[in-house]
Amino acid sequence: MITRRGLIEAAGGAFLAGATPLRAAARQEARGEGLLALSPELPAGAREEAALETLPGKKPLIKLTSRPPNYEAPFAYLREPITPNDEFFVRYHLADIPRVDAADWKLRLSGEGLKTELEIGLAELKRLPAAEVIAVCECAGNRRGLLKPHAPGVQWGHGAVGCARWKGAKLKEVLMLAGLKEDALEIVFDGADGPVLDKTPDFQKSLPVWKALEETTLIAYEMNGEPLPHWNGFPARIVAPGWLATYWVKHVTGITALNCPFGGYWMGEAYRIPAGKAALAQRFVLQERDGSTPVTEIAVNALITHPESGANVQTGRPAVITGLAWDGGYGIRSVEISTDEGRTWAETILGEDAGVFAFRRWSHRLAPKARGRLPIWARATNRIGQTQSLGPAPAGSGYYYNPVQILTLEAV
Ligand SMILES: Nc1nc2c(c(=O)[nH]1)N[C@H]1C(S)=C(S)[C@@H](COP(=O)(O)O)O[C@H]1N2
Ligand SMILES: [Mo]
Repeated sequence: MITRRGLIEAAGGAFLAGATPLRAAARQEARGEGLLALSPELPAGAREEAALETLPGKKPLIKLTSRPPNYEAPFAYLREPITPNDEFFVRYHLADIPRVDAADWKLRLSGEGLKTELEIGLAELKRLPAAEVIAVCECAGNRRGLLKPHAPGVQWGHGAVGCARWKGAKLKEVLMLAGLKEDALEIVFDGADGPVLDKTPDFQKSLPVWKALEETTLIAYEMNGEPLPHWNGFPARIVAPGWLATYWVKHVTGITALNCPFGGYWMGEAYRIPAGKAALAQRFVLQERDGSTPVTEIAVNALITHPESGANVQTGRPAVITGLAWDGGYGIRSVEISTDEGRTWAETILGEDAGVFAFRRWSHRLAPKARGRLPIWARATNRIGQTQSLGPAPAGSGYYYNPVQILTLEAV
């Protein structure tokens, strides 16, 4: 039997290895021959193709693909613990994205796991008791574009992530309206978007019933106090705090309760990793098979958001380094900084705690002693001991890539 503790210990083992290869990688980086790109920059090729573009209602975002729309937040937007709606990244798998009219929107509940079929509108959804959660929404492929050699998929840099205050009805309450049966196993979500040609399967995702029933799992209709922007799922989306954004279905119009595992393409084929490759404490056991498992929780991570890579700092004067850290909902225990390639680490000061699912700010003062290149490494650890290293080794599609970020400053 696999116990939770066993999993967590396995996680620790996988995550704690790796200071030595990281140091070697950093030296290669410094010589410009890095196997791993650990800076905020995308590899030259991908960056050249990428362009800033302004979608209606958004600030300029980095366009990675336009059909379907995949737009990443520039690094500079990731400086505050709440990401403004117009700076939030946009990710779609399918290019047919209808503009949904709030007055016409209907959410249909069906499936053998429910006692009755039901259809509710936005006004009814808003009449249910409202719940709020501040939570990070992160694409499983975030940072994939920093990998060398390349992994196939959208070449994201650091910006397929954001954190917002989500407000909506608890998914649990909506399921109770239709009466959830005891033998229901998975809840499937379908959004209003679809494929342009019939080649790509419709985007549908499922959650295990236990995750669907969590108090923080929402059908959200507000983001940072405003209706959801079109590009982020208007009028309503699933918010599954702690789990990767692939489960956060936008423009949700259909919810189906099943008493068997859902067999759709986006669960059975995509967003999967070889079992044991990433140190997941939360598993989606119903969807595990043939040595492969779906991605689940968000990996622990830290970003250095200030100063910018390459910035000058004064020798002998205190410089303030700040950033953000987050994880899959256990909470950040510490963020540490190293200025000697991982030999010694100093604890940073954590900022306000806005809940276990939120971005946590951190800051650190240091006084550079000598002139020259000053590498800064940042490493977050969560309350169950998951931390960053070179791994977990990106599994196939570049999922779960959360290496320690290295930023190089110039002490003058
Ligand atoms: N309807 C719909 N919902 C979706 C997707 C999609 O393609 N269609 N992509 C998912 C994935 S993989 C991600 S990373 C998030 C991105 O959320 P955002 O566009 O609001 O940043 O939406 C999720 N929800
Ligand atoms: Mo994603």
